[in-house]
Amino acid sequence: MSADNYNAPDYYLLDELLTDEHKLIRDSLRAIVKKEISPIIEECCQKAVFPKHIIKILGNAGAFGPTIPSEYGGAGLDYISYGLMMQELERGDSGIRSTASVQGSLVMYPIYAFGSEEQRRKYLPPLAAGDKTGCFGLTEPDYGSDPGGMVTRLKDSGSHYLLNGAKMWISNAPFADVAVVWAKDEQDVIRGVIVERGMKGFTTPETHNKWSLRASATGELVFDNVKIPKENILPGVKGLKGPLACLNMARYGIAWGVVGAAMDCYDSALRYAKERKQFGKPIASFQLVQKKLAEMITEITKAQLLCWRLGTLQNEKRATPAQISMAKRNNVNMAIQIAREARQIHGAMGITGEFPIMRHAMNLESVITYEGTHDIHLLITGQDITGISAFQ
Ligand code: TGC
Ligand code: FAD
Repeated sequence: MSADNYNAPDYYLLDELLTDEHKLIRDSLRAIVKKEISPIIEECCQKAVFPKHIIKILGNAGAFGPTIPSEYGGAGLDYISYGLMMQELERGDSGIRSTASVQGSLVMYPIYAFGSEEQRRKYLPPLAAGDKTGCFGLTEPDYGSDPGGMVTRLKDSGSHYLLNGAKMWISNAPFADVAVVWAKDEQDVIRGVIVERGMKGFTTPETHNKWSLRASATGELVFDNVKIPKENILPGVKGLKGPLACLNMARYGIAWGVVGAAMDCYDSALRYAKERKQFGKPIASFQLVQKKLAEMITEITKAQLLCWRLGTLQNEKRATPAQISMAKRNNVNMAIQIAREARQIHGAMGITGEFPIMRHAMNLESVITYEGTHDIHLLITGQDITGISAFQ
């Protein structure tokens, strides 16, 4: 990839809405991305390798569980800080942001919110520091958008539980030390359990041949009569609302994250359009190219404002799951459209690894599907405004 000359767009002077601490956190993540991620990410994607050494760097930067209190190793920050961190990481690559989302929102959050005090003290500090890695098992081969139908089973065997079943499409599964897994008990109630690598009968085969999120490791979680100690169940929640509450946290981060990917595509397209000459003039001088760029910055600005307002509501504990769904859906769609338009502005160069565009575009094809598809989030909004579920 050519040099990282990123210049973050801020058309509506949104920096003025941020505190000095927000800006410090944002700038420090921006510098980490420039130094540690931009120089290697293209090769990682080409080779389909997740850069594992980044985990410790992200841990040191406070990117894992930024809103979790410091007594458990978190950074104790607010939700705007968390959002800005995800924005910067996804500016680097959606796969890197995915790792932070999974670790912080889908593994640390449920242990913090639903775990016992012993579980919090045992698992959260090493996860926050990046000394351990986690993954989140909800999706199954036959239950994606409809996780309530899951067939993974937890059976009470007296001194322990027995876990049987399989999860699919799990980010970080191939190397995670711990997995927060959702399964139905004998009363058909969904429960969360912490499964540790090394438990007999637990395997994590990697999923290959992805054209998207190539710098993120994806795999399965397979449970064959895995003995789960009783103390590994999350005592604080029962039912589908447990995993869905975790998804609220991660979807919030994605709403911010994808704005970073869009900002990177726009910035690259603007620079390229001013430098690239055709018909004796920079292509930025043609109306059709200006239309693309003008529409991009308009949509980015709207998405930035949506994030900022959602973050403010989240800080006040007033953001609803449906508001989070709207932001996730709108912003991912916005980012994918911008990546496609930016690809066109770069002409043939846009399909190469010299620019980040095609990588972002391909990554966003996963982001628009995971954590609830584009259409599922539309139906969540529909249900919220009509009071009628159209899921089935
Ligand atoms: P439904 O009957 O509507 O709800 C069941 C219970 O859950 C409650 N609830 C929520 N609670 C918290 N947050 C939310 N967002 C909630 N939505 C619903 C609800 O109140 C009810 O509670 P209770 O007390 O009455 O039992 O459930 P449903 O079966 O009709 O499903 C609703 C639907 C379709 C919206 C939901 O299942 C859904 O969101 N499906 C999408 C699945 C999904 O997003 N999967 C993501 C897997 S993880 C992932 O993709 C990680 S990628 C990570 C990365 O790499 O970044
Ligand atoms: P399906 O549910 O089969 O949907 C297929 C299509 O049908 C979609 O277009 C969908 O919108 C549509 N559809 C489904 N139901 C309806 C309906 N009622 N009305 C209208 N349309 C409908 N999961 C985890 O648990 N943990 C992870 O870490 C994780 N990481 C992932 C990483 C990657 C790279 C990917 C691609 C996925 C990951 N997932 C993870 C899984 C992800 O959450 C699911 O792929 C997603 O929820 C959709 O499920 P599905 O792929 O089975 O699609």
